[in-house]
Amino acid sequence: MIISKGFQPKRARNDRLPPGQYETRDFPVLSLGPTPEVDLSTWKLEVRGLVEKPCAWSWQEFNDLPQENIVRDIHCVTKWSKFDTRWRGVSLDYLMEVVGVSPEATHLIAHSYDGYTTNLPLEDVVSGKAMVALTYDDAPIAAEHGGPARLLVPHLYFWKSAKWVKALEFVDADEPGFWEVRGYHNYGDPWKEQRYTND
Ligand SMILES: Nc1nc2c(c(=O)[nH]1)N[C@H]1C(S)=C(S)[C@@H](COP(=O)(O)O)O[C@H]1N2
Ligand SMILES: [Mo]
Repeated sequence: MIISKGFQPKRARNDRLPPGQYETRDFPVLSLGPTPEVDLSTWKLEVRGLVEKPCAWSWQEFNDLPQENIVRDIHCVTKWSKFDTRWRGVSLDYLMEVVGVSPEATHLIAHSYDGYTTNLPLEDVVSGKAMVALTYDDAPIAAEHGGPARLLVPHLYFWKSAKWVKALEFVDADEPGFWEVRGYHNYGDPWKEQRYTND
């Protein structure tokens, strides 16, 4: 039997597709409301809650922090997945070190300029698993995709990646966010198809 080499990459791609997902080359936009206007001259990112040293950075200050590049697959609960998305930003590991997250902290709540919130266990934002992204594909993140800055937690469904992020709050109890209190799964692992509350 002759096996065309052309089939290899396709099979590899399917291994990267979580159950129930399809691949798209587009970049769909999903927001609960209109894109908020975020002025770079007043933009700031606060890191607060259970930390030794709460911090707030202006746009310029935040851009001067050490940044990393990552390439990751992303998975939306509406069933599209997009492979090899390229982002640059400041890792949560770095931010957590700067503010000194208290040992009692168990969760992170992201707050956004449109009033959106989402909750994450701390272990899901450490060890290179999350960043505050400032560029997508080497360009500033488009406003509809969360620019100037969005949280990126690519191993969970994409609703956990809060767009237009304005504050990261460390807390000692889980606090379900905007979609999590409206029927989405509290954790959102695409490989376990944790789409809705009881999945
Ligand atoms: N601030 C904010 N972040 C958000 C949302 C939102 O409405 N507001 N929507 C979430 C949802 S449900 C998804 S699927 C992704 C979509 O990101 P995209 O529009 O860049 O594809 O953003 C998430 N982050
Ligand atoms: Mo979504």
